[in-house]
Amino acid sequence: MRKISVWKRPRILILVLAAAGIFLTFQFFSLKALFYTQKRSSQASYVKENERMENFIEEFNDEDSMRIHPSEAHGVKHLSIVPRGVHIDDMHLYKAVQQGHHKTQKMFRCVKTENLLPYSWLNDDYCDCEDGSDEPGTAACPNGRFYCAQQLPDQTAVSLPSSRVNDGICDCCDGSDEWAGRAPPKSMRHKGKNIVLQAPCRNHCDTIAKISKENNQIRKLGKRLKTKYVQAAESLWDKEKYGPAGVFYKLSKSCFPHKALQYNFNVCPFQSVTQEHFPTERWTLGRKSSWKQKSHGQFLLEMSGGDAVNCPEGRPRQSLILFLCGINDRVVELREDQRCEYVIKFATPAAC
Ligand code: MAN
Repeated sequence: MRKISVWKRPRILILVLAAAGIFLTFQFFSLKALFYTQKRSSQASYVKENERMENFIEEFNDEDSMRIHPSEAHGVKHLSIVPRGVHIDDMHLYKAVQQGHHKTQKMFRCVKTENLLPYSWLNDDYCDCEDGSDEPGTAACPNGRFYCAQQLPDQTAVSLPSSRVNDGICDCCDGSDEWAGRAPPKSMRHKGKNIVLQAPCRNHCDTIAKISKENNQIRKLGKRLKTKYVQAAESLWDKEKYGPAGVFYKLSKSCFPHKALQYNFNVCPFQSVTQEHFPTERWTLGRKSSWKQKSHGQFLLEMSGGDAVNCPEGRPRQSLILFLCGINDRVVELREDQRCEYVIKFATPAAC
């Protein structure tokens, strides 16, 4: 049988090319439509939020009926209605701009770049403003900033890079940064205690406010007690060896026992730190003191030159004493973070 080649039949060739052309055009337009629906559908879950926002904005623009209610609950300020992720002091930047023939169209003006966009695009999980200001409440803009809904009193604004919104880690004490309530991916989940809080978050602002109130009281009382520590060093000629005005000198006259794991430690600031597991082990964890830091409210004393036996590369044991403000002198915590390196948290009025 004779073979029919399309190349020898131009009409067939034209038909094939035309069909291919129609197919490709069709594909192009359906892809474009798909892209658009995806952007909009990813916004669908935000529509409700934006409706709520629009109602709010309507009232917000009428200054007299502003619906922000800073209520005090256990000393914690709670702001009931502000756009997600916006700090109360920035609310004026989120006022809708009226546009259109009858001024019916509500627009948002990007904070720095000043571009106008429909108000409903605010917090719709799509970054429209180059300055990131249209997505304060989502992780859509890489350069945005998220402000926690609840701001603790006496504290500067608590905020975080908006890329951390809905990442599964509770950064805000009220959990407002994890509003989707999604736990982090399995591989990143932690078990046990003493670790970051994971979504779904609970509100622990009250506890934090209480702790910070207690800390303030401790600091106040500690500062009063501190005068005794300064007096104790008055006649010293080498005061600076013991911190500002020799305030830590008093501690150099005492030792502070502490039990951790199987060991009995004895912390004698500026003199020595020892570790004992009776009757087999007795080691010195540092005997020569030098300040690593003694300013800006941070006091870190290094005790070096301890015993080197059984330590990696024969390095001598050493201890770091971190002095914290407290109302009496005591070892709060003693850890061996790395083999033969010890960190001691020590509370004292001298550090207040
Ligand atoms: C002793 C103690 C420990 C230390 C080991 C290092 O057992 O000082 O704290 O980790 O020696 O081998």
